[in-house]
Amino acid sequence: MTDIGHKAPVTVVIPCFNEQDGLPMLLERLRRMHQAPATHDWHFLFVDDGSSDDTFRILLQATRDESWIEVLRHPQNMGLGAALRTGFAHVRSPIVCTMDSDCTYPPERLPELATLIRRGADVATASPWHPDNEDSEDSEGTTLRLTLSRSASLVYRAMIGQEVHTFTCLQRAYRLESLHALSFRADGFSAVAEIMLRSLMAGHKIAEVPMPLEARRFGESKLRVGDAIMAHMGLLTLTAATVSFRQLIRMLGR
Ligand SMILES: Nc1nc2c(ncn2[C@@H]2O[C@H](COP(=O)(O)OP(=O)(O)OP(=O)(O)O)[C@@H](O)[C@H]2O)c(=O)[nH]1
Ligand SMILES: [Mg+2]
Repeated sequence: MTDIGHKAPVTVVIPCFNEQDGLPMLLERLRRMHQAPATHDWHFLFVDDGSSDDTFRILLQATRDESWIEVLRHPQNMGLGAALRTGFAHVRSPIVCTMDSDCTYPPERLPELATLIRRGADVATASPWHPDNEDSEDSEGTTLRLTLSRSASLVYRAMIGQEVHTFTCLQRAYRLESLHALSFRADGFSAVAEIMLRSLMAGHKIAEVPMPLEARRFGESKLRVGDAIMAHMGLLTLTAATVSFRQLIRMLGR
């Protein structure tokens, strides 16, 4: 495992789809983070996924004003997982973070996750479903999405048999060399759970930081609950097959 220095650069990949309303606040918070005398040297890589609003125009202007912001663009919407793949392929720093562009987890808490990677973790995730967490913010219309996220995490945890409480949270940090050793197939939201499952099956070291989920203040959710349930079902089937196959190999090897 390569040692990562104290002032190592960190790239934060931020997938965005029609998020024009929240971007001014997000950019201001990232600016403050970049200017603060922190432990890391922060760069922000936005992936605009074929937004039809002003998202790309606002981001492009931001890249002209600030050298530490970059933007990539899909000409049409390809999904959250596809946007992450595009972003990850461009990262060169030893630590890569991901976050929601709607700030439902505070970007100011990314340094805690990046520090855990420097201390030896392969993946560090914010964890709203950790037992030490305070309650996550439940606002109108989010109950179904929160229930889905919590239930999916419970089922994945039971299936994989490891002490990870949250599989569905985008607010994460990764060791780049560990992330690049994995590949994931999902194009949509379930990519976030797939990356965690593949990391666990690869024996990667996972760290969790209890962190409450806040309510979205701008724009609207892009998650379609029906599509997400179908994607999680597919991923559960794949995981169950992999786990059973491994148990079979172990039994045959005895
Ligand atoms: N690149 C890309 N990003 C997406 C897509 N869909 C959602 N996102 C981003 O992924 C993050 C999470 O999406 P949200 O719509 O907030 O979903 P959620 O967090 O489950 O729902 P909320 O309760 O509204 O926060 C946000 O930063 C979105 O802009 C997509 O198709 N492509
Ligand atoms: Mg959100």
